[in-house]
Amino acid sequence: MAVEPVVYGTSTRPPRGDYARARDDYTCEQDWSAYTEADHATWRRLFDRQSALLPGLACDAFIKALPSLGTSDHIPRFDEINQRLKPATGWELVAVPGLIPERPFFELLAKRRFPVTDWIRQPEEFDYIVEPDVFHDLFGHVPLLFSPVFADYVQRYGAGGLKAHDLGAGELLSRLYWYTIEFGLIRQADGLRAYGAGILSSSGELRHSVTSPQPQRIALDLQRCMRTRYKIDDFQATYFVIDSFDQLFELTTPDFTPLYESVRAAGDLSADASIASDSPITLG
Ligand code: HBI
Ligand code: FE
Repeated sequence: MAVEPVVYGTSTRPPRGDYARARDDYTCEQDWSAYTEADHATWRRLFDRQSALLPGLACDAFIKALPSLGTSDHIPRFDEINQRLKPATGWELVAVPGLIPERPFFELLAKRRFPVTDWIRQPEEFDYIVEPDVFHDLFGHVPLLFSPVFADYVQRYGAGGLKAHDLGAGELLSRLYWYTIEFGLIRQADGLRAYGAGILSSSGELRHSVTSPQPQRIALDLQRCMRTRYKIDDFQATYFVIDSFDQLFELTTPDFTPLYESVRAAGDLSADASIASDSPITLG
């Protein structure tokens, strides 16, 4: 095979996806004709359930851009979405066989190429799947790539990731990805909403993250965020909240090299830690 598969966390299950199809940069063709009627039906059911949950829970920019994915009848062709996405923000979707290693992942993002897993979960995994599939990657991530400032943030994240990787700070920076691009909340004029793809593609966590009194929600602070470990197999205990995508973009303008040093000096925090300097956000 051209490239090695990747396993994150401590799972003993072999990685899904056929990495023999992948090129050296881990991209592959979306084999659209290989989807079965059952695969398309899974997409349709996931899409319909999730879109019905969005009002009052997903941020406005996400709801506005969702129709850009096209019909919910079948798994979209990435090329068709690209015809709309490229003119909108210069981003392009590329198919990948599943999770890919950090460095090629960051390289794609830095080039405004978003890796989308091309296979879909099995019916018995309808409610929950640990690793990203095409529903998580497309439904969760792609609508906000139509939002110019957010799209710029994701590219900047990729470029920063390449630097972080070389500085041995990949893990610290991946926490920023996790708590913004995957599990971020945003304060809109009409209340708290989700913009993170891990939330937006999950039926359970969407309501939990925005409305449950259980998790803590704190204003995004880069050092606080990068100190905080995260859960990959449960709802988050902590969500970080932004006020706008402009704020997120501006926060990540400076060079992170000194920040990594202060994060290391301050030490890790558990996923549910609370510290005196936190600015908690209470539910309206
Ligand atoms: N690969 N396909 C894919 N999708 C991801 O979200 C992803 C990845 N590889 C690495 C990775 N995420 C993480 O390192 C991020 O936390 C940065
Ligand atoms: Fe994701």
